[in-house]
Amino acid sequence: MPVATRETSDARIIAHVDMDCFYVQVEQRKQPSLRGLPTAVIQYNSYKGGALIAVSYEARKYGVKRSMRGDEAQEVCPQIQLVQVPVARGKADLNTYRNAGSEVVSVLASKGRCERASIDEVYMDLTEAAEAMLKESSPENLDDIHEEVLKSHVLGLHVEDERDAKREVRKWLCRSDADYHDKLLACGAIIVAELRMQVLKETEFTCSAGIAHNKMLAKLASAMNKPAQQTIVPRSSVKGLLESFPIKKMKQLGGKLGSSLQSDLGVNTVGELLKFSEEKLQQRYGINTGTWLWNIARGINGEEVEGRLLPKSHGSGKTFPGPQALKTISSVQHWLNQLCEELSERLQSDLDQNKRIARTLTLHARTYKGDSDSHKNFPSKSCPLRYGAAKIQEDAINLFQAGLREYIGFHNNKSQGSQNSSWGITSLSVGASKMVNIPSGTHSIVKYFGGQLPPSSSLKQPPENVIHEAAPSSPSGSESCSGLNSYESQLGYPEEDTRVKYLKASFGEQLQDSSCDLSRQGDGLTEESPLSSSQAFHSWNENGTTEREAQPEPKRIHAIPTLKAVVKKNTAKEKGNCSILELFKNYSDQCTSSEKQHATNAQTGKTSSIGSESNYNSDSTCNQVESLKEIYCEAIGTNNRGSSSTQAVEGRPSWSYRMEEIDPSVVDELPPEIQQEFRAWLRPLKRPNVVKRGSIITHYFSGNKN
Ligand code: TTP
Repeated sequence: MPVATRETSDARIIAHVDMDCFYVQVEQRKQPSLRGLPTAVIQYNSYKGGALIAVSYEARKYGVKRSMRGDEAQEVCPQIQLVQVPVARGKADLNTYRNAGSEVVSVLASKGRCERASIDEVYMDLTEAAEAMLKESSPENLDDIHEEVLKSHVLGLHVEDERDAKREVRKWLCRSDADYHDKLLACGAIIVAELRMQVLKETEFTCSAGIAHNKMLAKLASAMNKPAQQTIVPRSSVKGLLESFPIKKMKQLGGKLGSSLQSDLGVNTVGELLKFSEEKLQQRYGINTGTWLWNIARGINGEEVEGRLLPKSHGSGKTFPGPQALKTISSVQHWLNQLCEELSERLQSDLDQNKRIARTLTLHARTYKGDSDSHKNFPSKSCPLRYGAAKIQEDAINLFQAGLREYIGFHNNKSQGSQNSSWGITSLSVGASKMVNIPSGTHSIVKYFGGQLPPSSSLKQPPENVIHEAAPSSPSGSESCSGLNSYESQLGYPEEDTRVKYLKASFGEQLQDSSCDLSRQGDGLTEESPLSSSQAFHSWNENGTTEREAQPEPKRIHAIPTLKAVVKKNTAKEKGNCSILELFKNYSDQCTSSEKQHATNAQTGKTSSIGSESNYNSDSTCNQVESLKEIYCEAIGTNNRGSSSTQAVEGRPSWSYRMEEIDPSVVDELPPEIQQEFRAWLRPLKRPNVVKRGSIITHYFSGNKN
């Protein structure tokens, strides 16, 4: 849904940079002999010469269009060079293009805040750079203005003879009577031209750009003069630009909303929206959308450039057109495995390079239904994301099964593993979203644990900024399962309330279902699993919370002792050879038997009846220490391979932990050099003013809490 954002009165300079026929340029850089030739990049699928996904400007002159297939393109342009996208795992591998896009972003980021909007588009906020330039020297004082700047298009600037265009542009840029906004725009145009030349020099790619005072106008402008050109939008030209601009071409108006404006209000251009009052638009489309429409009619858009250099999500997908549609669960599983492997590789490399993790896995599919003309879409499904290709594969197939049950109805779904005639999958994709930075400092903790950080991680600091690329549609609104796993519970909830609520809400289920581990479902249909029944699905809201919040606190009460004494004993023992792994190992050894018992109870959903308080205390103690360890091992994805204590973890039944139950005072007992980092990890997970240092959680849950 469009979001209305108020525009500040401050002058802003925003650029939208869009690469020209991007995939073609990438392929031409690989094979310079293709430069200057009509060229197109085709999809992996070879049907009728493969679908064109990028077309060079030379080929466009012959009438070659993206909507064509290779065979058709060859008919209109026999000399066209068709290059197939790189292939891996039987599908297009877009890594080369992604990396090429990153090269461009890193050049642009030298001048201002950048938001990577897609694989080949970037928004930039150049306000500060333009202000600085204006302060130093106003364009009217510049003797030498580069040709590239003079080739700019200035909307609204009347040029009678094209041969005079550069002279007219120079005049416009250097007007001493220009208002402050236009002077800043002139500076912005100079900066953008320099950046585009820099991009060409460093990457060999050309790009086009729009320069305006907001994102919406900058984006419209960048597409107006391509390739390798830039367009400036002075405030005075906004009305003229929008007056005749087709409504359906506006971002967010290509779909139902745009169609409704056309059919219900008779609005075909943005300018025609000016006839309607804000109230009228609000009455028709709601307060927010109404205001947003009123704003765009006037070129108002307060959206910030987000400062994000990395993808907002990762996705991997494949289409299976026509006769290639997938008709058996095993063929779906085969392809999901490929997609999930790719996704997992990309997630791992994102983690290694950028220290980010994704929290949500989403599956999308498109289908046809062979035995009816039902237009019901295959429902998208989401669940918390667990790292590791095998886990992602398991979760993805379970999500698929859940979607399929809903799509065709459970009782009709009896064709597992065999050919069926009632459905066919024409497209599959898996996406990982809700990316969060993992806290800094992990590196030294990992070293402390004896774990391995990937080599690149020590070279790069996590960037502050984190784009939407091949992005799956947002999980919000789509149904999801709320299988809380330890990873999800330990990481990445920036807002404590949300996370704590989520943990609380999920606790009851965890007791019954251990870690809500999807992998433990035999057939994806077990009673306790998040994918077990339609009731187990819950809609995500924007905060990632689920309907389960409404559930009462679990009745089971744990007596959690302070770990202080136990840890003291062990840290004393470890003195001089301090290793938390050793410490953990000791705990694992000490508590294996009671822990197993506890886990068994947890799995069967029994309340604790292990017996003596001391038994239970040591059990809880083990859990706390294990959970401290697991926080790190899971978060960094190392799983602490090779350490003996890990085996204890891996060998035991899957556990989930309530972070609230970790007594923060245990950290006091850790070596000083890692205390601070541990605290940084635990901080967002604590419940200040509720669980006091060293307090016994039995007391907290006993009903006597204040
Ligand atoms: P676009 O920016 O839409 O197009 P483009 O860069 O090829 O050409 P233009 O100069 O007109 O901007 O897309 C960027 C790349 O994304 C494009 O080179 C190929 C890829 N792409 C697809 O794979 N499928 C698609 O449907 C579209 C639109 C793009």
